[in-house]
Amino acid sequence: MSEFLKFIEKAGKVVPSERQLRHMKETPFYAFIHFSPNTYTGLEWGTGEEDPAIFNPTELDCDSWVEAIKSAGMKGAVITAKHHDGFCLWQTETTEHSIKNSPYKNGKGDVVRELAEACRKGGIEFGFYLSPWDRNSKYYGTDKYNDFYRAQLTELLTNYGEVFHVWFDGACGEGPDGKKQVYDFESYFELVRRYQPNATMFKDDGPDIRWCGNESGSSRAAEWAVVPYELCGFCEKQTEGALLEGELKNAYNSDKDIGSLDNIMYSGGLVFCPSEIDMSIRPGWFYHPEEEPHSLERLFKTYINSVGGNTSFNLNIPPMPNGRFDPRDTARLKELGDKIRSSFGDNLCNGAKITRTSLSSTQCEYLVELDGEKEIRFFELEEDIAKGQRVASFRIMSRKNGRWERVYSNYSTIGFKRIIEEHVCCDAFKIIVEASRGEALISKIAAY
Ligand code: FUL
Repeated sequence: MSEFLKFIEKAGKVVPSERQLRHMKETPFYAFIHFSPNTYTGLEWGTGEEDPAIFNPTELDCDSWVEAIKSAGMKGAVITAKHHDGFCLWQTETTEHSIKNSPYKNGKGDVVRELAEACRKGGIEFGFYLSPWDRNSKYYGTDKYNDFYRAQLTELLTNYGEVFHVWFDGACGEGPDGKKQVYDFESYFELVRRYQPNATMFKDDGPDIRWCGNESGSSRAAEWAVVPYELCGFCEKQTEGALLEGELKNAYNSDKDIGSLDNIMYSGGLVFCPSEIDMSIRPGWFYHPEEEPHSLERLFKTYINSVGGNTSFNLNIPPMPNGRFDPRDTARLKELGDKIRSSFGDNLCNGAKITRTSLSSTQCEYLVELDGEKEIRFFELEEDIAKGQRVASFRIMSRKNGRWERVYSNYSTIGFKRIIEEHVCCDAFKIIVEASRGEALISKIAAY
């Protein structure tokens, strides 16, 4: 076997960690909650000079958030414990710029605690966002800021029970004369691993989950979780480079092609790092009364292309100044959940006979003979990703009245999950894997 083929086979054996596997399999769809003084000022990026007295969610009810989140089928909630304005939603000892100086519950309130408890009670996961960029802290721009940030992180990691996801924002809008902060991310990550070993960490470039590269819900046609280390420098390399020498220069998460062969063969080594789509239900991350939630069609499509496109989906719902979700958002979440439940309720492959035939060491075909003629709208495929992501190209054929027809063909990936929306009537279909990095292992074939 040539060295290059060996490299491709190695690429097919780059594997997820337990926590990445759990994230993608058990909690691929969760809520973001952007809540801060911005909710009261209408800004998206606060200045850090807001008076804590403006933060007063008099009707806060985190149980109702959890109920709305669950109605959409989401399995967790990630709250902005501190956004760029530096205001802390919890009882912190690190700064006065916090809820303890707001009138909410006479300064005794703690939104992080209320949400963590509501999540536990409602049976969903709890996570938080802690902005590294802080426009309020007097330490920002000095070494002391790293101590300050670590102290905040430690409070959140140790006082609020189990955390499933910690979100590190890469944004920093300091202008040319702004304060430059050198963030000690390695030491932040070390704290998360120490206190919450099961939590996944999101950051633009890993270590566990990377950014998809946009905030509009767009996805890639081919989404690989196995990507060049040049893109995800915080992940552990699992291979050496291919035969070709050198490294990728300026790889960025918004690139159209991340992880395909053309791309990885120039990389100095590969890592496993799936991406997350983060998007708000409305145009803004924070609440603005004049905005409307996105259409059900757009949200459902984003769901299909994320959770059904080898990517997790973090959908933001911004609370109103009174602390409640806008009824328009609550209604949209319920509609989305209903649409997901009704679309994927009844697996038409139940009772089907599935036969796998190898066509070569890297190609195979799955014949699915259904229990009679069925009207299919969605195909759902999963790879046995614990062993690696391998399928690079596949097609689907369907049979009706003894005739085979092409349903779908594309240069394309499967990964944790791939949902394909195609309307066909057939009594059998075939999944034909045409290219794979080693033996293709499809662990689930469903049709709805
Ligand atoms: C960005 C931030 O600047 C936005 O305000 C928002 O929090 C988004 C999720 O991440 O980088």
